[in-house]
Amino acid sequence: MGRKIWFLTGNIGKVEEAREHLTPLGYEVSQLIVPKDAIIEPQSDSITDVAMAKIEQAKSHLPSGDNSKDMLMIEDAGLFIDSLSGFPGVYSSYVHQTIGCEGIIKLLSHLTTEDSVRLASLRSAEFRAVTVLWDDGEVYVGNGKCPGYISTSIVEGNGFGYDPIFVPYDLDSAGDSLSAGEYGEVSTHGSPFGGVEITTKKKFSHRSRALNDLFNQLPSA
Ligand code: ITT
Repeated sequence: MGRKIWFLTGNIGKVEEAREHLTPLGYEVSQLIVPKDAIIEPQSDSITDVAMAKIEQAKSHLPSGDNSKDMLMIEDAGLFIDSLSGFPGVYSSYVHQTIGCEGIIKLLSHLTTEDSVRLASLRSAEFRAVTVLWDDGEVYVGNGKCPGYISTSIVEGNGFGYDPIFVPYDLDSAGDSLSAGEYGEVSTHGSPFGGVEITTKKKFSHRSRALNDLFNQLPSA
């Protein structure tokens, strides 16, 4: 078994995706659950600031002593919708719990057209993730983005959070995201993340990109 990473999150979907990414790299990912009020999220318009504040507090919750070789990881993510000036952004979690995917679809209902290319640009959005890893006193930060657009209806199926309404833009042969309406080698063919397998989402996602960015910085990588 590889090195253990404690992932402090209340979101099991994030844990599953991190496992999908990190198990092949030789890490064992376990969810670290702490009491609801144990970590205070600061009010900030930067997901990086939120992530850094969380890792500072999270250290004291790491299962102790004999596990000192374990790593600790947290991630802060958000959905940024261009036509709403970046909303819900740092409020993504609260907005998901309150108005949910249905509410977002309603907020964008005036942005509609028969032209699919224009639609993908009118309703453009981006997922962003900042992942922070604590390893024996060293702190590493990885950033990832996934551009795409908000669908006009909700797809039930896989994933979590805003997956039922977020369609990623296609990828070119190098795995980089293209722009609205551009056709690439890798595509969900207009399906939101909720309509594809986790292995497909991994190719596009902000989470995978943040993890790649982070784990490329580790000395052993
Ligand atoms: P933790 O803070 O406990 O890790 P959370 O679900 O509150 O879990 P975030 O604040 O980072 O996580 O996420 C903000 C919101 O964005 C939340 O509603 C997530 O479900 C959603 N989100 C993040 N990544 C997503 C993804 O890959 N697909 C769909 N929704 C996502």
